[in-house]
Amino acid sequence: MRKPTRRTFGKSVAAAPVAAAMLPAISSAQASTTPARLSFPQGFKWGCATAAYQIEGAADEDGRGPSIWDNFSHTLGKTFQGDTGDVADDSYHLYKEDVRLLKNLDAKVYRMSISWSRVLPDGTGKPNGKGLDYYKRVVDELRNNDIEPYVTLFHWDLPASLPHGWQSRTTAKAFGDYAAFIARELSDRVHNFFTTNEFVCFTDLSYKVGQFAPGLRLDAAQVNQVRHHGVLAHGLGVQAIRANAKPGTRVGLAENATVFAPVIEEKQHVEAALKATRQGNAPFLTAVLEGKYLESYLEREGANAPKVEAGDMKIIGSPLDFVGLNVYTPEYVRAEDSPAGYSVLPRQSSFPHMPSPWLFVGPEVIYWAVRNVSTLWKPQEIYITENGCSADDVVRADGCINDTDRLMYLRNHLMHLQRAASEGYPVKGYFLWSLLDNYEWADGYSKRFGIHYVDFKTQKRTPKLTAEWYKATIAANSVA
Ligand code: PNW
Repeated sequence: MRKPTRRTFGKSVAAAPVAAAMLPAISSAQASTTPARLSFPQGFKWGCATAAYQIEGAADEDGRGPSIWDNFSHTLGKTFQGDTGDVADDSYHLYKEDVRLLKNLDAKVYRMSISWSRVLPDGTGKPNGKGLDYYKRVVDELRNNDIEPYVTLFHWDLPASLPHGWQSRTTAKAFGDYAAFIARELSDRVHNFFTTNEFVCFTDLSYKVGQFAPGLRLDAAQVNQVRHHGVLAHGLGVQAIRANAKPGTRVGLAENATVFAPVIEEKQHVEAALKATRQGNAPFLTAVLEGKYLESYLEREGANAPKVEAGDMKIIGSPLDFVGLNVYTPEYVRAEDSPAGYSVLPRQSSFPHMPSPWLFVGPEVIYWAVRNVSTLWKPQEIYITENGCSADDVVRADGCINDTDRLMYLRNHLMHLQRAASEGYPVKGYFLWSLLDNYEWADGYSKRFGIHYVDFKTQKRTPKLTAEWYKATIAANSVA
Protein backbone atom coordinates (compact mmCIF):
# COMPACT_ATOMS: atom_id res chain seq x y z
CA MET A 1 0.00 0.00 0.00
CA ARG A 2 1.21 3.52 -0.75
CA LYS A 3 2.02 5.70 2.22
CA PRO A 4 -0.81 8.19 2.66
CA THR A 5 0.21 11.69 1.63
CA ARG A 6 -1.48 14.62 3.29
CA ARG A 7 -3.89 14.76 0.31
CA THR A 8 -4.91 11.07 0.31
CA PHE A 9 -5.20 11.05 4.12
CA GLY A 10 -7.67 13.94 3.88
CA LYS A 11 -9.70 11.95 1.36
CA SER A 12 -9.88 8.84 3.47
CA VAL A 13 -11.16 10.87 6.44
CA ALA A 14 -13.83 12.47 4.25
CA ALA A 15 -14.83 8.99 3.10
CA ALA A 16 -15.73 7.96 6.67
CA PRO A 17 -19.30 9.29 6.53
CA VAL A 18 -20.54 8.97 10.12
CA ALA A 19 -17.47 10.28 11.87
CA ALA A 20 -17.01 13.17 9.49
CA ALA A 21 -20.67 14.18 9.67
CA MET A 22 -20.48 14.40 13.46
CA LEU A 23 -17.54 16.80 13.55
CA PRO A 24 -18.59 20.29 14.57
CA ALA A 25 -18.52 22.79 11.74
CA ILE A 26 -15.52 25.12 12.05
CA SER A 27 -14.79 28.15 9.95
CA SER A 28 -11.54 28.24 8.02
CA ALA A 29 -10.26 31.06 10.24
CA GLN A 30 -10.89 28.88 13.30
CA ALA A 31 -9.46 25.82 11.62
CA SER A 32 -5.94 27.07 11.67
CA THR A 33 -5.98 27.87 15.38
CA THR A 34 -8.56 25.60 17.07
CA PRO A 35 -8.03 21.87 17.21
CA ALA A 36 -11.20 19.86 16.52
CA ARG A 37 -12.84 19.08 19.87
CA LEU A 38 -13.83 15.52 20.65
CA SER A 39 -17.43 16.43 21.34
CA PHE A 40 -20.16 14.26 22.81
CA PRO A 41 -23.78 14.32 21.67
CA GLN A 42 -25.92 17.12 23.04
CA GLY A 43 -27.52 16.20 26.35
CA PHE A 44 -24.91 13.54 27.13
CA LYS A 45 -25.27 12.72 30.83
CA TRP A 46 -22.08 13.23 32.80
CA GLY A 47 -21.85 12.00 36.35
CA CYS A 48 -20.12 9.99 39.04
CA ALA A 49 -20.82 6.68 40.75
CA THR A 50 -20.54 5.34 44.30
CA ALA A 51 -21.99 2.46 46.32
CA ALA A 52 -23.61 2.39 49.75
CA TYR A 53 -21.23 0.18 51.73
CA GLN A 54 -18.22 1.93 50.21
CA ILE A 55 -19.20 5.45 51.31
CA GLU A 56 -21.98 5.57 53.90
CA GLY A 57 -20.49 4.29 57.13
CA ALA A 58 -23.05 4.55 59.98
CA ALA A 59 -23.14 0.77 59.90
CA ASP A 60 -24.93 0.55 63.23
CA GLU A 61 -27.06 3.62 63.06
CA ASP A 62 -30.79 4.27 62.88
CA GLY A 63 -31.78 0.62 62.75
CA ARG A 64 -29.62 -0.63 59.89
CA GLY A 65 -29.32 -4.43 59.87
CA PRO A 66 -26.00 -6.18 59.25
CA SER A 67 -24.96 -7.18 55.73
CA ILE A 68 -22.61 -9.96 54.69
CA TRP A 69 -19.97 -7.29 54.11
CA ASP A 70 -20.15 -6.21 57.77
CA ASN A 71 -19.55 -9.79 58.84
CA PHE A 72 -16.85 -10.42 56.26
CA SER A 73 -14.89 -7.22 56.90
CA HIS A 74 -15.01 -7.94 60.64
CA THR A 75 -13.54 -11.40 60.12
CA LEU A 76 -9.81 -11.55 60.75
CA GLY A 77 -7.68 -11.70 57.62
CA LYS A 78 -10.39 -11.07 55.05
CA THR A 79 -9.63 -7.45 54.17
CA PHE A 80 -6.53 -5.27 53.94
CA GLN A 81 -5.38 -4.58 57.53
CA GLY A 82 -8.84 -5.53 58.73
CA ASP A 83 -10.39 -2.41 57.18
CA THR A 84 -14.20 -2.23 57.42
CA GLY A 85 -16.94 0.01 56.04
CA ASP A 86 -18.08 0.98 59.57
CA VAL A 87 -17.26 4.63 58.90
CA ALA A 88 -16.00 4.75 55.29
CA ASP A 89 -16.65 8.30 53.98
CA ASP A 90 -19.35 8.90 56.58
CA SER A 91 -21.56 9.95 53.71
CA TYR A 92 -24.54 8.99 55.86
CA HIS A 93 -23.88 12.26 57.69
CA LEU A 94 -21.91 14.16 55.04
CA TYR A 95 -24.15 13.51 52.03
CA LYS A 96 -24.87 17.21 51.55
CA GLU A 97 -21.18 17.84 51.20
CA ASP A 98 -20.93 15.05 48.64
CA VAL A 99 -23.81 16.50 46.63
CA ARG A 100 -21.91 19.80 46.69
CA LEU A 101 -18.89 18.07 45.18
CA LEU A 102 -21.12 16.82 42.38
CA LYS A 103 -22.68 20.23 41.92
CA ASN A 104 -19.29 21.84 41.73
CA LEU A 105 -18.42 19.54 38.82
CA ASP A 106 -21.76 20.46 37.25
CA ALA A 107 -22.57 16.74 37.11
CA LYS A 108 -25.98 15.99 35.61
CA VAL A 109 -26.43 12.51 37.06
CA TYR A 110 -25.30 10.49 40.07
CA ARG A 111 -25.25 6.73 40.44
CA MET A 112 -25.67 5.66 44.07
CA SER A 113 -26.81 2.45 45.69
CA ILE A 114 -29.21 1.58 48.46
CA SER A 115 -28.13 -0.55 51.36
CA TRP A 116 -30.83 -3.25 51.38
CA SER A 117 -30.35 -3.94 55.11
CA ARG A 118 -30.68 -0.24 55.95
CA VAL A 119 -34.23 -0.20 54.59
CA LEU A 120 -35.14 -3.82 55.36
CA PRO A 121 -32.92 -4.81 58.30
CA ASP A 122 -33.81 -8.51 58.02
CA GLY A 123 -33.80 -8.53 54.23
CA THR A 124 -37.55 -9.14 54.22
CA GLY A 125 -40.47 -8.12 56.37
CA LYS A 126 -40.62 -5.00 58.48
CA PRO A 127 -39.12 -1.89 56.86
CA ASN A 128 -36.93 0.60 58.69
CA GLY A 129 -38.47 4.04 58.21
CA LYS A 130 -35.33 5.88 59.29
CA GLY A 131 -33.26 4.05 56.68
CA LEU A 132 -35.73 4.86 53.95
CA ASP A 133 -35.84 8.50 55.06
CA TYR A 134 -32.09 8.76 54.60
CA TYR A 135 -32.40 7.84 50.92
CA LYS A 136 -35.30 10.26 50.48
CA ARG A 137 -33.12 13.02 51.92
CA VAL A 138 -30.20 12.18 49.62
CA VAL A 139 -32.39 11.98 46.53
CA ASP A 140 -34.16 15.23 47.38
CA GLU A 141 -30.83 16.97 47.93
CA LEU A 142 -29.69 15.76 44.50
CA ARG A 143 -32.88 16.83 42.78
CA ASN A 144 -32.80 20.24 44.44
CA ASN A 145 -29.39 20.63 42.81
CA ASP A 146 -30.63 19.47 39.39
CA ILE A 147 -28.75 16.19 39.61
CA GLU A 148 -30.71 13.16 38.46
CA PRO A 149 -30.30 10.12 40.75
CA TYR A 150 -29.70 6.70 39.17
CA VAL A 151 -30.16 4.12 41.90
CA THR A 152 -28.58 0.68 42.09
CA LEU A 153 -30.62 -1.68 44.25
CA PHE A 154 -27.92 -4.21 44.98
CA HIS A 155 -24.22 -3.39 45.14
CA TRP A 156 -23.10 -6.49 47.08
CA ASP A 157 -24.18 -5.66 50.66
CA LEU A 158 -26.64 -8.53 51.05
CA PRO A 159 -28.61 -8.58 54.34
CA ALA A 160 -26.81 -11.06 56.59
CA SER A 161 -30.06 -12.51 57.87
CA LEU A 162 -31.08 -14.04 54.53
CA PRO A 163 -30.33 -17.74 55.06
CA HIS A 164 -27.59 -19.13 52.79
CA GLY A 165 -27.25 -15.86 50.85
CA TRP A 166 -27.17 -16.28 47.08
CA GLN A 167 -26.99 -20.06 47.45
CA SER A 168 -30.70 -19.92 48.12
CA ARG A 169 -33.35 -19.31 45.48
CA THR A 170 -35.39 -17.61 48.20
CA THR A 171 -32.86 -14.75 48.17
CA ALA A 172 -33.74 -14.01 44.52
CA LYS A 173 -37.41 -13.84 45.57
CA ALA A 174 -36.52 -11.60 48.52
CA PHE A 175 -34.69 -9.29 46.12
CA GLY A 176 -37.84 -9.02 44.01
CA ASP A 177 -39.85 -8.02 47.10
CA TYR A 178 -37.21 -5.49 48.11
CA ALA A 179 -37.24 -4.03 44.56
CA ALA A 180 -41.04 -3.76 44.71
CA PHE A 181 -40.82 -1.98 48.06
CA ILE A 182 -38.26 0.55 46.80
CA ALA A 183 -40.23 1.11 43.59
CA ARG A 184 -43.35 1.90 45.64
CA GLU A 185 -41.50 4.17 48.05
CA LEU A 186 -39.06 6.01 45.81
CA SER A 187 -40.31 6.05 42.21
CA ASP A 188 -41.99 9.40 42.85
CA ARG A 189 -38.48 10.87 42.93
CA VAL A 190 -36.19 8.25 41.34
CA HIS A 191 -36.91 7.53 37.69
CA ASN A 192 -33.98 5.28 36.83
CA PHE A 193 -32.98 2.06 38.54
CA PHE A 194 -30.25 -0.51 38.13
CA THR A 195 -31.12 -3.88 39.62
CA THR A 196 -27.77 -5.52 40.38
CA ASN A 197 -24.11 -4.57 40.10
CA GLU A 198 -21.56 -6.92 38.51
CA PHE A 199 -22.81 -10.51 38.68
CA VAL A 200 -19.34 -12.03 38.54
CA CYS A 201 -18.23 -10.15 41.65
CA PHE A 202 -21.12 -11.14 43.92
CA THR A 203 -21.21 -14.71 42.58
CA ASP A 204 -17.82 -16.04 41.43
CA LEU A 205 -15.56 -13.76 43.48
CA SER A 206 -17.75 -14.30 46.54
CA TYR A 207 -18.75 -17.97 46.32
CA LYS A 208 -15.97 -19.52 44.21
CA VAL A 209 -12.79 -17.49 44.73
CA GLY A 210 -13.70 -16.40 48.25
CA GLN A 211 -12.14 -12.96 47.86
CA PHE A 212 -15.42 -11.12 48.58
CA ALA A 213 -18.20 -11.69 51.13
CA PRO A 214 -19.24 -14.26 52.17
CA GLY A 215 -15.81 -15.65 51.24
CA LEU A 216 -16.82 -19.18 50.22
CA ARG A 217 -15.16 -21.64 47.87
CA LEU A 218 -17.93 -23.80 46.54
CA ASP A 219 -17.83 -26.45 43.84
CA ALA A 220 -18.77 -25.81 40.21
CA ALA A 221 -22.41 -26.97 40.48
CA GLN A 222 -23.02 -24.80 43.53
CA VAL A 223 -21.36 -21.80 41.90
CA ASN A 224 -23.49 -22.16 38.77
CA GLN A 225 -26.56 -22.23 41.00
CA VAL A 226 -25.43 -19.06 42.78
CA ARG A 227 -24.96 -17.41 39.36
CA HIS A 228 -28.43 -18.52 38.33
CA HIS A 229 -29.95 -17.02 41.47
CA GLY A 230 -28.10 -13.78 40.70
CA VAL A 231 -29.53 -13.38 37.18
CA LEU A 232 -32.93 -14.58 38.39
CA ALA A 233 -32.89 -11.88 41.08
CA HIS A 234 -32.16 -9.30 38.40
CA GLY A 235 -35.13 -10.48 36.33
CA LEU A 236 -37.47 -10.55 39.31
CA GLY A 237 -36.24 -7.06 40.17
CA VAL A 238 -37.08 -5.78 36.69
CA GLN A 239 -40.57 -7.24 36.90
CA ALA A 240 -41.13 -5.87 40.39
CA ILE A 241 -40.13 -2.38 39.32
CA ARG A 242 -42.37 -2.51 36.25
CA ALA A 243 -45.29 -3.68 38.40
CA ASN A 244 -44.85 -1.27 41.30
CA ALA A 245 -43.18 1.93 40.10
CA LYS A 246 -44.84 5.04 38.77
CA PRO A 247 -45.29 5.07 34.96
CA GLY A 248 -42.17 6.25 33.15
CA THR A 249 -39.75 4.59 35.57
CA ARG A 250 -36.86 3.00 33.69
CA VAL A 251 -34.80 0.00 34.62
CA GLY A 252 -31.59 -1.72 33.58
CA LEU A 253 -28.57 -3.32 35.24
CA ALA A 254 -24.92 -2.45 35.81
CA GLU A 255 -22.68 -5.18 34.52
CA ASN A 256 -18.94 -5.58 34.19
CA ALA A 257 -19.16 -7.80 31.15
CA THR A 258 -15.82 -9.20 30.11
CA VAL A 259 -14.83 -7.01 27.18
CA PHE A 260 -13.01 -8.55 24.26
CA ALA A 261 -11.18 -6.18 21.94
CA PRO A 262 -9.98 -7.39 18.54
CA VAL A 263 -6.21 -7.32 18.68
CA ILE A 264 -6.15 -5.91 15.15
CA GLU A 265 -9.09 -3.95 13.80
CA GLU A 266 -9.79 -6.21 10.83
CA LYS A 267 -12.98 -7.99 9.90
CA GLN A 268 -12.03 -11.49 11.07
CA HIS A 269 -10.78 -10.28 14.46
CA VAL A 270 -13.74 -7.94 14.94
CA GLU A 271 -16.02 -10.96 14.39
CA ALA A 272 -13.90 -13.05 16.75
CA ALA A 273 -14.42 -10.39 19.44
CA LEU A 274 -18.19 -10.65 18.98
CA LYS A 275 -18.10 -14.43 19.36
CA ALA A 276 -15.92 -14.12 22.45
CA THR A 277 -18.28 -11.54 23.95
CA ARG A 278 -21.28 -13.86 23.64
CA GLN A 279 -19.45 -16.91 24.93
CA GLY A 280 -17.39 -15.16 27.57
CA ASN A 281 -20.48 -13.68 29.23
CA ALA A 282 -22.74 -16.72 28.83
CA PRO A 283 -23.83 -17.13 32.48
CA PHE A 284 -24.59 -13.41 32.88
CA LEU A 285 -25.12 -10.66 30.30
CA THR A 286 -25.73 -13.07 27.42
CA ALA A 287 -28.39 -14.89 29.48
CA VAL A 288 -30.01 -11.59 30.49
CA LEU A 289 -30.10 -10.11 26.97
CA GLU A 290 -31.01 -13.34 25.14
CA GLY A 291 -33.27 -14.91 27.79
CA LYS A 292 -31.44 -18.21 27.53
CA TYR A 293 -28.25 -20.01 28.43
CA LEU A 294 -26.08 -20.80 25.42
CA GLU A 295 -25.97 -24.51 24.56
CA SER A 296 -22.18 -24.30 24.63
CA TYR A 297 -22.28 -23.12 28.27
CA LEU A 298 -24.73 -25.85 29.31
CA GLU A 299 -22.71 -28.51 27.50
CA ARG A 300 -19.44 -27.36 28.98
CA GLU A 301 -20.87 -27.41 32.52
CA GLY A 302 -22.64 -30.75 31.95
CA ALA A 303 -23.94 -32.16 35.24
CA ASN A 304 -22.84 -28.96 36.98
CA ALA A 305 -25.12 -26.74 34.87
CA PRO A 306 -27.62 -24.64 36.85
CA LYS A 307 -30.98 -26.14 37.76
CA VAL A 308 -33.49 -23.96 35.98
CA GLU A 309 -37.21 -23.94 36.81
CA ALA A 310 -39.94 -23.42 34.23
CA GLY A 311 -40.35 -19.72 33.48
CA ASP A 312 -36.95 -18.67 34.90
CA MET A 313 -35.37 -17.78 31.58
CA LYS A 314 -38.27 -15.57 30.57
CA ILE A 315 -37.94 -13.68 33.85
CA ILE A 316 -34.16 -13.41 33.41
CA GLY A 317 -34.65 -12.07 29.89
CA SER A 318 -37.18 -9.38 30.89
CA PRO A 319 -36.82 -6.45 28.45
CA LEU A 320 -34.71 -3.54 29.72
CA ASP A 321 -34.72 0.19 29.09
CA PHE A 322 -30.94 0.39 29.16
CA VAL A 323 -27.79 -1.59 29.75
CA GLY A 324 -25.14 -0.22 32.11
CA LEU A 325 -21.54 -1.27 31.51
CA ASN A 326 -18.80 -1.00 34.13
CA VAL A 327 -15.61 -0.81 32.10
CA TYR A 328 -12.09 -1.14 33.42
CA THR A 329 -9.89 -3.53 31.56
CA PRO A 330 -9.69 -5.40 28.23
CA GLU A 331 -9.07 -8.91 27.00
CA TYR A 332 -7.59 -9.16 23.52
CA VAL A 333 -8.76 -11.75 21.02
CA ARG A 334 -7.86 -12.87 17.56
CA ALA A 335 -9.64 -15.02 15.02
CA GLU A 336 -8.59 -18.64 15.08
CA ASP A 337 -9.32 -21.64 12.93
CA SER A 338 -10.88 -23.67 15.75
CA PRO A 339 -14.43 -24.66 16.77
CA ALA A 340 -14.73 -21.54 18.94
CA GLY A 341 -13.37 -19.34 16.14
CA TYR A 342 -11.26 -17.17 18.45
CA SER A 343 -8.57 -17.27 21.06
CA VAL A 344 -7.94 -14.96 23.99
CA LEU A 345 -4.34 -13.78 24.07
CA PRO A 346 -2.36 -14.08 27.29
CA ARG A 347 -0.91 -10.83 28.61
CA GLN A 348 2.81 -10.26 28.71
CA SER A 349 4.17 -9.49 32.18
CA SER A 350 5.02 -5.98 30.95
CA PHE A 351 1.37 -5.11 30.20
CA PRO A 352 0.76 -1.85 32.12
CA HIS A 353 -1.63 -1.81 35.04
CA MET A 354 -2.69 0.56 37.79
CA PRO A 355 -2.05 -0.13 41.52
CA SER A 356 -4.98 -2.59 41.53
CA PRO A 357 -3.20 -5.57 39.98
CA TRP A 358 -6.25 -6.54 37.90
CA LEU A 359 -6.64 -3.09 36.38
CA PHE A 360 -4.78 -3.35 33.07
CA VAL A 361 -4.80 -0.21 30.96
CA GLY A 362 -6.24 -0.54 27.47
CA PRO A 363 -8.44 2.50 26.79
CA GLU A 364 -9.95 1.07 23.59
CA VAL A 365 -11.81 -1.32 25.91
CA ILE A 366 -14.59 1.23 26.35
CA TYR A 367 -15.18 1.56 22.59
CA TRP A 368 -15.38 -2.20 22.13
CA ALA A 369 -17.59 -2.61 25.20
CA VAL A 370 -20.17 -0.33 23.63
CA ARG A 371 -19.74 -1.60 20.09
CA ASN A 372 -19.80 -5.33 20.87
CA VAL A 373 -22.84 -5.08 23.13
CA SER A 374 -24.66 -2.83 20.63
CA THR A 375 -23.89 -5.07 17.68
CA LEU A 376 -24.88 -8.29 19.42
CA TRP A 377 -27.95 -7.23 21.38
CA LYS A 378 -29.03 -3.78 20.18
CA PRO A 379 -30.07 -2.36 23.56
CA GLN A 380 -32.06 0.87 23.30
CA GLU A 381 -29.56 2.76 25.43
CA ILE A 382 -26.17 2.15 26.97
CA TYR A 383 -24.65 3.90 29.97
CA ILE A 384 -21.10 3.56 31.15
CA THR A 385 -22.04 2.93 34.77
CA GLU A 386 -18.42 2.81 36.00
CA ASN A 387 -15.02 3.69 34.60
CA GLY A 388 -11.99 4.90 36.51
CA CYS A 389 -8.86 3.66 38.23
CA SER A 390 -6.85 3.45 41.40
CA ALA A 391 -3.70 5.58 41.63
CA ASP A 392 -1.00 6.18 44.27
CA ASP A 393 -2.31 9.61 45.18
CA VAL A 394 -0.08 11.89 47.23
CA VAL A 395 -1.08 15.17 48.82
CA ARG A 396 1.80 17.57 48.16
CA ALA A 397 3.00 20.26 50.53
CA ASP A 398 0.91 22.83 48.63
CA GLY A 399 -2.18 20.64 49.10
CA CYS A 400 -2.41 19.60 45.42
CA ILE A 401 -3.01 16.03 44.32
CA ASN A 402 -1.60 15.82 40.81
CA ASP A 403 -3.07 12.51 39.65
CA THR A 404 -1.79 12.82 36.11
CA ASP A 405 -1.81 9.03 35.72
CA ARG A 406 -5.53 8.83 36.47
CA LEU A 407 -6.09 11.80 34.19
CA MET A 408 -4.25 10.00 31.38
CA TYR A 409 -6.33 6.86 32.03
CA LEU A 410 -9.64 8.76 31.99
CA ARG A 411 -8.86 11.03 29.06
CA ASN A 412 -7.86 8.13 26.87
CA HIS A 413 -10.97 6.16 27.77
CA LEU A 414 -13.17 9.15 26.97
CA MET A 415 -11.51 9.58 23.58
CA HIS A 416 -12.51 6.02 22.75
CA LEU A 417 -15.99 6.52 24.18
CA GLN A 418 -16.34 9.60 22.00
CA ARG A 419 -15.50 7.43 19.01
CA ALA A 420 -18.37 5.10 19.92
CA ALA A 421 -20.80 8.00 20.31
CA SER A 422 -19.68 9.65 17.08
CA GLU A 423 -20.22 6.40 15.17
CA GLY A 424 -23.82 6.43 16.32
CA TYR A 425 -23.81 3.78 19.06
CA PRO A 426 -26.51 4.66 21.61
CA VAL A 427 -24.29 5.61 24.54
CA LYS A 428 -26.18 8.16 26.60
CA GLY A 429 -24.11 8.83 29.69
CA TYR A 430 -20.97 8.21 31.70
CA PHE A 431 -20.59 7.67 35.45
CA LEU A 432 -17.00 8.08 36.58
CA TRP A 433 -15.90 5.69 39.34
CA SER A 434 -15.62 7.29 41.74
CA LEU A 435 -16.80 10.62 43.12
CA LEU A 436 -14.47 10.21 46.08
CA ASP A 437 -11.97 7.78 47.59
CA ASN A 438 -13.85 5.08 49.44
CA TYR A 439 -13.82 1.60 50.93
CA GLU A 440 -12.40 -0.55 48.13
CA TRP A 441 -13.81 -3.87 49.38
CA ALA A 442 -11.14 -6.45 50.27
CA ASP A 443 -8.47 -3.81 49.50
CA GLY A 444 -9.93 -1.64 52.26
CA TYR A 445 -8.61 1.94 52.17
CA SER A 446 -5.37 0.95 50.46
CA LYS A 447 -6.65 1.71 46.97
CA ARG A 448 -7.98 5.13 46.02
CA PHE A 449 -10.35 5.49 43.03
CA GLY A 450 -11.77 8.96 43.74
CA ILE A 451 -11.46 12.21 41.86
CA HIS A 452 -11.76 13.77 45.31
CA TYR A 453 -9.18 12.83 47.91
CA VAL A 454 -10.53 11.78 51.30
CA ASP A 455 -8.50 12.05 54.47
CA PHE A 456 -10.09 9.16 56.33
CA LYS A 457 -9.01 10.58 59.71
CA THR A 458 -10.72 13.94 59.28
CA GLN A 459 -13.18 13.11 56.44
CA LYS A 460 -11.88 16.16 54.60
CA ARG A 461 -12.55 15.98 50.84
CA THR A 462 -10.09 17.66 48.46
CA PRO A 463 -10.53 17.81 44.67
CA LYS A 464 -7.72 16.10 42.81
CA LEU A 465 -6.42 17.36 39.47
CA THR A 466 -8.85 14.95 37.78
CA ALA A 467 -11.81 16.73 39.39
CA GLU A 468 -10.67 19.97 37.72
CA TRP A 469 -10.22 18.10 34.42
CA TYR A 470 -13.62 16.39 34.69
CA LYS A 471 -15.33 19.71 35.39
CA ALA A 472 -13.72 21.15 32.23
CA THR A 473 -14.80 18.08 30.26
CA ILE A 474 -18.38 18.37 31.45
CA ALA A 475 -18.43 22.12 30.72
CA ALA A 476 -17.16 21.60 27.17
CA ASN A 477 -19.16 18.39 26.61
CA SER A 478 -15.96 17.17 25.03
CA VAL A 479 -12.70 15.56 26.12
CA ALA A 480 -10.64 18.23 27.88
C1 PNW B 1 -16.11 -2.60 40.70
N1 PNW B 1 -11.79 -7.29 39.51
O1 PNW B 1 -15.52 -3.69 41.31
C2 PNW B 1 -17.24 -2.26 41.66
O2 PNW B 1 -18.50 -2.11 41.08
C3 PNW B 1 -16.92 -1.12 42.57
O3 PNW B 1 -17.67 -1.26 43.73
C4 PNW B 1 -15.42 -1.06 42.82
O4 PNW B 1 -15.06 -0.16 43.80
C5 PNW B 1 -14.78 -0.71 41.50
O5 PNW B 1 -15.16 -1.63 40.47
C6 PNW B 1 -13.26 -0.66 41.55
O6 PNW B 1 -12.75 -1.90 41.93
C7 PNW B 1 -14.58 -4.52 40.78
O7 PNW B 1 -11.07 -7.87 40.38
C8 PNW B 1 -13.79 -5.18 41.69
O8 PNW B 1 -11.67 -7.54 38.28
C9 PNW B 1 -12.87 -6.10 41.28
C10 PNW B 1 -12.74 -6.36 39.94
C11 PNW B 1 -13.55 -5.69 39.00
C12 PNW B 1 -14.47 -4.77 39.43
